[in-house]
Amino acid sequence: SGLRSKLLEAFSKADGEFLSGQKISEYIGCSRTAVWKHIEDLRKEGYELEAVRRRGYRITKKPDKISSNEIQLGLQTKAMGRNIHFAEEVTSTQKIAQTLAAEGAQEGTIVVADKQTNGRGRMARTWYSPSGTGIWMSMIIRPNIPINNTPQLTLLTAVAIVQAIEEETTLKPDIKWPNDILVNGKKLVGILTELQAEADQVHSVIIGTGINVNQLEEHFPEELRSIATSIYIESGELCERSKLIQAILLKFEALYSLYLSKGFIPIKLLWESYAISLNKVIQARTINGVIEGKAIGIDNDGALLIETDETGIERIYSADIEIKQ
Ligand code: BTX
Repeated sequence: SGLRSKLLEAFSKADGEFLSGQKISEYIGCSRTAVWKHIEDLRKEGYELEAVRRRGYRITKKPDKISSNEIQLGLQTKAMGRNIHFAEEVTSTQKIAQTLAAEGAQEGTIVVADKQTNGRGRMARTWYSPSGTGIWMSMIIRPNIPINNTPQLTLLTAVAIVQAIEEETTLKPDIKWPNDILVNGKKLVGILTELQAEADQVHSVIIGTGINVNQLEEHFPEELRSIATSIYIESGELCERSKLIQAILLKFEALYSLYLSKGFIPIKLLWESYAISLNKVIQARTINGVIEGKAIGIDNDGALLIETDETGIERIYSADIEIKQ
C-alpha cells in the first residue's frame, strides 16, 4: 500500500537511525496508533525493528526477498534451475512439480515458493513452511536408472546441500540417514524424494528440499522448537536464500553428473564423510517395526545396514532413526 511504501521510505531516509513515532506519523500522515499497526505489519512480513522508549524505531533487519529473477541472476548451472517456476504461495511445491513432470517438464526444472500452506514431509507428515525465511523447492530430474536406485538420489541431494551450506555459511552440518541434515542435533533441512515410474522405468524423480534459513527460534511453532533450527539461529548470520539456491543447484549438478557417469560409489564415499549415524547404536522405526543395532554403513543401493544382536545384518530402506550412543 501507499502508506507502507512511505513508511519504508522514511526508514530508508533515516539510514539506520531511530525514528520517533511522532516523526513517522507526521511523515506518512496518520495517527500514532496507525503507525504502531503498520510497524506490527512490517514485523509480520519479516522485518525486525528495534523499539526504544523516547527514541522510536529503527529497522535492524529486512526480509530476504526471493523471486525467479533473483535465482536466475548469476546462476552458473547448465541445466539445473534453468527453468524456474516461482510462486509466492503454493500448497506444496512437490504437488506442482508432479504436475509439471507429468506434462513433460525438462530435466532441471525447479519449483520454488516463498511459502507453502501444505508442505509435506514423508508418510503424510507436514513440513512447516512459513513465508520470508526458508527455501521450499522441488527439482525435477529424469535419470535413466532402475527404480531401486532412486533412494541414492536422496543421499546425493543431502551431500549437495551440505556442500552448498558449507560454502555459503560458517556451518558444518551433519547428515542423518536417510534424509535429515542437522546442526547441533537439530533439523535444518528435510528432503523428500518422490518418483513417477512405470514398470521398472523411471519417468521423473522429484526431489523436494525444505531448508530453514532465516527463522528466529520464536518463528517456529512450539512443538518444533526443540527439534528444528535454522541457518540464522545456528550461525547468527542472515543468509540470502537465492544465493544458497544457486549454490545448491551448482553442487547438485556436479554430483549428479558424477553419479550418472561413475555410479553411486563416489557419492557414497562423500555421503559417509558427512554422516553422523554411522558406527553408532541406533534405533530405527520402520513400517515393519523397530530395529535396534549398530549402523555399520550404507550399501550400494543406499540402504542402511544395521548390525543387530538377534538377526545379524539388516538392510533398511526407509525409517526414522534415533541415535542411541
Ligand atoms: P520428514 O517426514 O522426515 O520430517 C517431517 C517432520 O519434521 C515433521 O513431522 C516435524 O516433526 C518436523 N518438521 C516439520 N517442519 C519442519 C521444519 N520446517 N524444520 C524442521 N523440522 C520440521 C522431511 O520429512 C521432508 C521435508 C521436505 C519438505 C520439502 S519443502 C519443498 C517440498 N515441497 C513439499 O511439500 N515438501 C518438500
